[in-house]
Parts: sequence; structure tokens; C-alpha cells
Amino acid sequence: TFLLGLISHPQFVGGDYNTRFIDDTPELLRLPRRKSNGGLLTEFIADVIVNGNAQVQGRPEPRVRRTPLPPAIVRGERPDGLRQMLQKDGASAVAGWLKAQPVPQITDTTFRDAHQSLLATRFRTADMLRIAPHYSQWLPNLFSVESWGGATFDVAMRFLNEDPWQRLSDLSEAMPNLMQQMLLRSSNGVGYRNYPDNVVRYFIAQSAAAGVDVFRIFDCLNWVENMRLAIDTVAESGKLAEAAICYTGDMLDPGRSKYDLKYYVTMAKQLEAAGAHILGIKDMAGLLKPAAASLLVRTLKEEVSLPIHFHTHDTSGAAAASILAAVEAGVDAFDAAMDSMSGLTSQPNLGSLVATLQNSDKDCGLDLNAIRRISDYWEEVRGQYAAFEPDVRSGASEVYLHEMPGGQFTNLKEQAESLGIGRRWHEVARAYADVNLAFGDIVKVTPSSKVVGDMALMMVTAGITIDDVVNPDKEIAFPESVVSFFAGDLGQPPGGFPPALQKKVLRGRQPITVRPGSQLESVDLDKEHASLNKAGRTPVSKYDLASHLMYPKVFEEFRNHRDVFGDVSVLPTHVYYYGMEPREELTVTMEGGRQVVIHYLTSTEPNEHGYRRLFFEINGQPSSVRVLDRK
Ligand code: 3PY
Ligand code: ZN
Repeated sequence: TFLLGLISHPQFVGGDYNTRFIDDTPELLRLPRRKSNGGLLTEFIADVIVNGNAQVQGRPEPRVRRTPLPPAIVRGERPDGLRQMLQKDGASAVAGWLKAQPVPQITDTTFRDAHQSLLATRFRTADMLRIAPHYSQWLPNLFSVESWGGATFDVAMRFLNEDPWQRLSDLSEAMPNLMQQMLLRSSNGVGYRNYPDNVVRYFIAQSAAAGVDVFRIFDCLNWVENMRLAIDTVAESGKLAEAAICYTGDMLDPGRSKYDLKYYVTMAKQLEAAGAHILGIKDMAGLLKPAAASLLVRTLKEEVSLPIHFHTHDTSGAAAASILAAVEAGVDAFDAAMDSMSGLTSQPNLGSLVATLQNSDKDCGLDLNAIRRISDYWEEVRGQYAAFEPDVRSGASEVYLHEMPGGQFTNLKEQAESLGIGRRWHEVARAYADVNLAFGDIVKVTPSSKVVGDMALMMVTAGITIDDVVNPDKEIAFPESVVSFFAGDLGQPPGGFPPALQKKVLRGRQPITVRPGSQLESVDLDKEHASLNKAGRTPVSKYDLASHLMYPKVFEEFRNHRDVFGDVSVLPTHVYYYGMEPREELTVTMEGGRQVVIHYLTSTEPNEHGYRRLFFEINGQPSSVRVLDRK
């Protein structure tokens, strides 16, 4: 079996994520927790009690509000995992090991893609940290845990008021034997536009330092030119570069010949030549059907020497069949989500896949009992996020029509709802498909999927047909993202842009055909850091600088929130979203394991200026907060 050896951790106390492993694992660069204090947190809680959290206003509430309880775990020896191999022997050794395994390895996506695709990326760090030690102890033979990147970065700051770097660092520390995996949008970083080369390099270096071991790198147009910088930088950092081909269309449909087997093999060879350690098949919309999966994996295994890692989504309801076909064809690793966070737009069911392969020659050897107990925990967590549950109840073959990525589907549906066209969702789906073909049949994944989505929403809301869109005589105010796409700001799609439509959209503006990064001015990082430090109340770290470089405005607001209220990520989710009831008591663990007991007593009616006074006890000391009732 897998066990690479055992190390003993006398300090290891499962279930307590504040236990520090840093002495044993000095190679992990830990982020010290931001100082928070009971007073600041109480101000935040008081505001939520009085005014609610805008994030959940008007949305369904959890059936019960409570802190999810992780399963009991006994103090034990924690086996080494692939992370130790990566640290000792390097990235190529891990890739070689992966390729040599007779059975498929598994990546758990619950910490990232599953909640991005099911719950608008809203899972909070506190809910993740409670279960991280169980992964480490019970599932040391996972290939990796996908825990970062994609939309998590933006959403953490924008909607959760959390530091994404703190999450990464804490998870990395709590699972010291498991490789942490992130999704990186090549030169788009974790954002929606190409960044200057030195920004991309800086971002990757900080990600590697804070705990990312495996970088899944993709380009939203499958443009390999735009992936090289990221692949090189990851490889230089000593981490694993998993370069992915994005799968779209239907490889076996002779009517959709643009993305055929030859196309994917050519791209795979380019990625191998570019220095990737692993080849990813990123089926972001869940379009790779079983017969195609079988042919694609079998052919790639023959044509390239890299191990192959398959990622898909279960939007159709048929994705498990594709995974099993890929496994049969010899795929080296696949992604799945813990049972209670699987299915629909998320990944297929991890426990069921493990069970399905049990007692066969592809038995993955993961502990099913552990999987079920961890899944039970996630089920309780999910219950606290009822506000973000999408109105999707079944798999749907419609995905083969619209080809929306799992992470976009529920988002776009929400957007349609808020624009008042929720009942016309199937029209949006149809428009999305039409736009894709009119735009030249492109790969649709962040951020190119946003381009297509913006156009489709505009068509349905404004009553514009696809004929109007392409008609050179029909005036249309195209969305900014569409103009930017046709200008070449995201890079070049295979086969180029449809010339007539490009001309219409750009209205005389000259498109670029070179790599956008080659034209973007480098950022003076030291100067930027210094000016950030001058701008706010508190000094910022290198990680903060990287946040600022990705999302200047979002970071600024997050930083202000952090300065005013401290680190609110330590609050339980129900308190973060719904505040506290009178006489409710809460114990919060702060930096260094310090515990603070917050007891909410009562509140006054608003005074003539609209202010209420809320009474608390913090560690037994009376305290009160004045809050403007904005309701
Ligand atoms: C992202 O880029 O966030 C994705 O999940 C793409 O599939
Ligand atoms: Zn995905």
C-alpha cells in the first residue's frame, strides 16, 4: 500500500486546529494569525444582530443555527503523505510516482470547487479548519486536497471578510502531510484579466510560500502561449505544475470538429514540452462523455509521457460514468467531492466512486468509513449555508447544449434571477449556446465564460437575437467584457476571432494578437508596497500586497473591515451571518489559542437618533456597544 513511513507527532491533538506543528515542519511558512479581540468582534456581532448581514438578507435560513461538530478523533501518529515526498524528492519524483501507480489517485475538491460550484463559494475557513485534521489523519493517501484558487480568493475577501492567505496557511498547517492544490487561471491569476508578468510571478511565489503544492494551470482560451509563464514560475518554485487542457464541445461529434482528438493531443504535447509535471484534463462543464473520455485518456497515455489527472463536473448527472471510463483507460488521478457536497454542478461523489472501485484491480484504498464520517461533517456544514443553496434539483442534459462551467452555472442563474429573467432561464441557456458559436466556438471557462454569459444575459434582457448580434447593420452596445475579449486582451482563441463580428464589436479599435502580458507594464512592487503601507491604518504583508495586485478595490475594503473589526473568520458561520440571540454564549479561539467567551445579554430600543445599545459580557466583564439601527 501507500504508506511512505510514519512520523510521530507527540503534540498532535486531532480536532484541535490550533495545535502547532511548526517545530516539526519548519519548511511550512506559517502566517501568524491577525490579532483580533473580543471587543472588535463584539462590535461586528452587534451590527449583525441589529442590521443583519446583507449577504443573507431575504434568503432562506438554516433549519437550525449551530456550529457543526467534527467527528471525534484520537490522538495518533500521522502517516507521511505525498507532501513529504515533494519536500524531500521534488516535483518530478511525485509526478513519476503518480505515473507508476497501478490504481488511480484521488483529489478531494470539497474545500474549493465543490462549494464554488454548489454554494457560490461561500464556505468559511472556520468550517474547513475543524475537519482538516481528520483529512490529515484518516486520508493520508489522498493525492491532494484542492483548497484554494479559482473564485475562493475573491469571494473570501469580498463576501466573507476573510484573508484567503490565512486560509491557505492554516489549512496547509493543519494537513501537513497532504498536498494542497490550487486552481490558477494562468496570466489571469485568480482574477478576470491578464496581469503584468511580474505580478503573475509574484503571486505564484507567494502562493507557493503560503502552502500551495500543486498548481492546476489553465488558460481560458486554451492558448498555450499564455500558460508558459505560470508553468515556468511554478516549476522554479519547486512545486508541481499541472498544466490543463480545457475540454469543450464533443470530441466525437463530427459536426463539432474544431475540438477533436487531434486538437487535444497537439495541445497536450505542447504542455509536455512546456515543462508540465502533470497533464490535467479540465472538463469544467462536465461535457466529456464516457466513450470520449475513454478514447481521450487512452490516446493521451500513448502520446504523452506525463501522468494524467481528470477533473469534471456532474451537471449532466453522468459524470461518474466518465470517470470510471477514464479509470478503465488508465487515468492516473481524478477529482471528486465528499458525498454530501457532490453531484449536480459539483464533482461526482467521492465515496461512491471509491466504493465502486473497491475489490477491483483499481481499488483506490481510501478508508470508506473515514469518508462517510467526513462527509457527515460537511453535510452539517452545508446546512448552515441554506441561504446559498441553488434552485437546482436534478442533473440536466441541457448542459450539452449550453456548455456552462459548473462554477458559472448557478452564478449565472442567480444573476438572471436578480435581473428579473429567472423564469426565462432556458432562454438564457439557449442564448449562451448561440453566443458561443457566434464568437467562434470558444473555450468557456473563467474569464471567457463571463464574456459569453454577459452577452447572453444582455440578449435576453434587451430582447436582442443572435442575428442582431452578428448583423453588421444593427447597432449594439456590447458589454465591456465582450469588447475586451475581441480586442485580444484575454489572448487568442484557436482559429482566431470571427473577423466580421470582431470588426463590428471593436468599431475601428485595433486588436492585439500578441500575448497581453508582453505589453503590460511591470508593477514596481516595492513602491506599491510602500504606498499601501502609507495608505492604511496597519502595515500590510507580502501576501496583502499580492491580494492588492489581484483585486485592489476588494482588498481595500477588506483591509478596512479587518482594521475596524479584526479577524472575523474566527466566528462560527451562524454568528457571522445571523448574529446572536439574547443570552447566547459563544467561545471564540483567537490567535495563539487564546479563548474569549462572548455572552450577549440584551439590547435597548433605538433612541431618538436611531441608536440601540447592546449589552455583552466578554470573559465575564460587562461591555456595551452602540449600533445605528439602519433597518
Ligand atoms: C475558476 O476559474 O474559478 C474555475 O472554477 C474554472 O473552472
Ligand atoms: Zn471545476
